[in-house]
Amino acid sequence: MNYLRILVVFGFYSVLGVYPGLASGPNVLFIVSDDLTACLGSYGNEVCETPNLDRLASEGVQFNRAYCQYPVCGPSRASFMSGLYPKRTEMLGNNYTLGSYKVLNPALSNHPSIGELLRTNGYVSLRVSKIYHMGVPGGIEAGDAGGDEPDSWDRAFNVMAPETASPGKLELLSPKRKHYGSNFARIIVPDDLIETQADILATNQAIAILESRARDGDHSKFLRHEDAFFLAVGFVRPHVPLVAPKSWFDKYPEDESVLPYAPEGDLEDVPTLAKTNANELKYGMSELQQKQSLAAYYASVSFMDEQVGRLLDTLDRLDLRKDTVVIFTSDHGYNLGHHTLWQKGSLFENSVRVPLLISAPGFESAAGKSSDALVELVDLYPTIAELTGLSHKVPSNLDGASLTGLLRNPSDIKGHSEAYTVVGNKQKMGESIKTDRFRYNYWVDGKEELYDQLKDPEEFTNLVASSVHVNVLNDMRAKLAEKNKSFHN
Ligand SMILES: [Ca+2]
Repeated sequence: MNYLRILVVFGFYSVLGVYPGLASGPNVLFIVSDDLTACLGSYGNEVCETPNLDRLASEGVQFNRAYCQYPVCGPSRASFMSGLYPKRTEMLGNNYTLGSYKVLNPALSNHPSIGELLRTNGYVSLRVSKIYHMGVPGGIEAGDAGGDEPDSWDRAFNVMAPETASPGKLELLSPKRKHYGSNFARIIVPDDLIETQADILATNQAIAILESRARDGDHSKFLRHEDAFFLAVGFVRPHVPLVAPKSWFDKYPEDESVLPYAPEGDLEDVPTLAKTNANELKYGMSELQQKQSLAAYYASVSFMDEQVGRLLDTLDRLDLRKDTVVIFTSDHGYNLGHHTLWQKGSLFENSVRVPLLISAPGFESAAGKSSDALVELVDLYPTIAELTGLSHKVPSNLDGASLTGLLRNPSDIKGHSEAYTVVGNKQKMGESIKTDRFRYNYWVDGKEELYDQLKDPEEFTNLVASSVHVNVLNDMRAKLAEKNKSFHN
């Protein structure tokens, strides 16, 4: 662990919130949405309706500047589950290897994920649907475990759901991109035929688990009934295909969709590797098709939000909420026409920033507050460990720091001095350092980007050639070099 990281960790722990303590630690409900950018109402989006997540935000702390470590499903998930940066897990692309990072990087074969840490320390650990990588829609249609890491769980439940075969008409919206999973496609499902959707099935299974775990007394000796649970629930929406009930599509008329502003020539100062997901190049969507994709994305978000509501209602009904930490996040963000880019895999703000909401018993004094601290998804591992009283059990090589101090004082405490994200592999790799004010991207072909997010929050002007920013640029280069040096410690 390098000096800078020690400082960061010390900064976090110095205002350590001592967990008030339930006898066996609190339960943890960990909800991960797929491909969800921070478009929630609680993050200021005035179009997309997310009443249930807004409610969770009002009951916990919202992190306004939380960043994924890799803006693609598999690597991001392996990173936050292991608590390690992607260059350490060595998962730098989607991978379906069962065993995940433990198999891909034999040096980590004994490195416990957060799920394994909990289940070997008095918790029952359970997975429903996609937590590590699963192919969407193919893996869900096959009911496949994908790139799961089985040591993380006492029990794991895949869902098997129709996805592209859902009731309704499968409409391809991106003429240049036909591969399901990376194209744009929608299905408007009649409301009375919605119940076979993956996220409804996952919610049903999770509710059944909560009911089982909430029962008084140990009638069956089943799965150490007296133990607290770590229940990880993965939702596949708003990942494509964009499948949602008609009633939600009706709320977002496609002709009223407003695409993000992109100035003429926006991509001219952007390196080639940074714009591979440009509409013109990859998707070929007409303006109407782009509006349809945006509306379908919002319908999918609202549909997913409904399932979060069902989980929260169940915690309330079973009187579990007071004993349960609820964490909601996404594996990465998403471009919805920003810079004329779509989907993930870019290092722009919308693709790397994620929603992050944490509500924990004992931290009610901060309910409804938000934090502007820079935080990373690798912080989840030490955060969950601390909230469950297991900080002393975590491996010494974790890359994150506990957010518990921020849960107690969301506005007073600094987070990391920088957030780090990597994307691509080998000849396509790009790395990003975000500080309080600037974002710096370095691509493997030597091309760079520098954005002053204070003056230019939309990242329209690449300042890499600006003579007045030479010192900033050199400082950011040094920060990235320092970060990479730390990977070899
Ligand atoms: Ca994803």
